[in-house]
Amino acid sequence: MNAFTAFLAALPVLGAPRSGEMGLQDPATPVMETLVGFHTFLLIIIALITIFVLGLLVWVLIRYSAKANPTPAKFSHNTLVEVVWTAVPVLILVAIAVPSFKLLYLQDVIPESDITIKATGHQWYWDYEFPDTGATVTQIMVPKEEAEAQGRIGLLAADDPLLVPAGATVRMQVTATDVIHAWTVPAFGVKIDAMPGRLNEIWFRVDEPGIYYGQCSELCGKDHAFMPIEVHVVPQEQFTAWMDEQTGGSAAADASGGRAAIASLN
Ligand SMILES: [Cu+2]
Repeated sequence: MNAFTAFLAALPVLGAPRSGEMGLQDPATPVMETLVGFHTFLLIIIALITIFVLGLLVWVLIRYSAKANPTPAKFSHNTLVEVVWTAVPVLILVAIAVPSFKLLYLQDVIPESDITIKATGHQWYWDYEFPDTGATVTQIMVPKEEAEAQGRIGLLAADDPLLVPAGATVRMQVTATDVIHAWTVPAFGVKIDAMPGRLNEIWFRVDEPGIYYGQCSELCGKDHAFMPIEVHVVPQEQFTAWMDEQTGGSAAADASGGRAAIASLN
């Protein structure tokens, strides 16, 4: 194991499913933080409505059963009740719509980006291109047993890491060559279709260096389950060194050279 792979192996796994986990993965980006907040907000609204309706049902069952109420009333309308049960759901929907649209714009409008990466889905693997430098990465799944023998997560570990600088705003362009795939990393709050002949765009910014996993999330054929996404978020210096190595030092002004630079950082 050289200094470079040793450095990558030392990265903490921050974006991966945990056994027994109930909720969403821990958020790594501003978008996912907002998504988690929105999810909690909806959960509270849903819980309150469910409890309220259940309470009404129980009340009606007891108070208006034939036994408790032998002579039924004959009226059929109550204006106040009808106005309330129309207006309150409208207000609830508006209260949901406002943060929902805000979130939609947060995801959709890409802020000024520091780096662009193009992901292309294939049957059945991903490849990546950095249009600014010409560097490419092809990620093919490491067989489950082999990954687990290395202490990595089976079915999520990919053979070649995709490095992304920490704190950088990444413009992710997503497309496919054959069928529809979807580029998804749960901790980033990113899920976007990869369509042949079309370039979709999404963004993320991760501040915490670590390893984040995702998977293709569009049924794309027999090996759909075996095209993982493995993103290594690393400090800017490591990223520059790695990029230098990919491009033979042409990418960065500081051409101190790949692995040696990383070795000196550790
Ligand atoms: Cu796919």
